[in-house]
Amino acid sequence: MAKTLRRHIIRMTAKAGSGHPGGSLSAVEILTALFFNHLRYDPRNPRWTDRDRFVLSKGHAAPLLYSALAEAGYFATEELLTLRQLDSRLQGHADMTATPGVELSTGSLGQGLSFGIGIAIAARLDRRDYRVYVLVGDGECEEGQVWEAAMAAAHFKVDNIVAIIDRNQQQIDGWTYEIMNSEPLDEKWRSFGWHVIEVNGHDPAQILAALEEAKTVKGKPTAIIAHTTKGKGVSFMENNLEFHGRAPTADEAEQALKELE
Ligand SMILES: Cc1ncc(C[n+]2csc(CCOP(=O)(O)OP(=O)(O)O)c2C)c(N)n1
Repeated sequence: MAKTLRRHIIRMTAKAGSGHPGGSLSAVEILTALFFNHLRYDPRNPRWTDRDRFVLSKGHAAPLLYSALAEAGYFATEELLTLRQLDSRLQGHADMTATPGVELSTGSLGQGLSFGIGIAIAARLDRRDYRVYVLVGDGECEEGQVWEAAMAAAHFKVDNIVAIIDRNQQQIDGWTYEIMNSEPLDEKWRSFGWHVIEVNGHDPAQILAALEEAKTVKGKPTAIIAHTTKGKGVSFMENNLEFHGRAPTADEAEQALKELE
């Protein structure tokens, strides 16, 4: 499934001629683990009250989210090739009013965790047992709102939320430690009152084990720091900042798809 999602990401962005392949490819195994081995949902009933919620806070990774939603059955995989076209439901940044399975319109970084905490607290008030998963970028962690959310989740003892941090160490135009050093990131989350688990973000077994561990943590939220590589899976995209926000050309896409065979 991870390979399938990677191929979708390459094809979609190449066809659109724009988009964000790097940060989509880095979180492929995270979404594969969530959507195909962990989350509770029903694609025929996207607004099912008891569904687990997945919030893509790093909204520019929309090609990845759309690929997972299509493979999960929310819409046909053929629709993926309409990415970023006028009148398509699959805009460059996801639109919760247009696309089934999208919990929150994101793209303006920093907001997803706050929203996630809101719906996690709502579950508690409504006595429902759904869980909330928020994918946050490590560059996104340079936004102040992320830390207000982190503080609030611990304060309100929100234990049905998991923040997964895509720790690919790059953001839009540089390494995170050069742009705004957030080290030691694990200690920061811990000091904000979170249970912290570190995993290899390309190892589905480690991700799934961490998601299960998070279910057992009571009275505090869990952060899974997933160590990843931006552009993972395509040799010339790995750790290549150019592909943060540039689509592969037709030739590059062909080469990428060959590598992903
Ligand atoms: C509030 C806000 N500021 C700036 C941007 C522009 N921007 C888009 S992606 C990005 C870098 C994000 O880095 P990270 O969260 O690490 O994402 P990844 O490297 O995993 O793609 C920036 C600064 C934005 N989308 N929103």
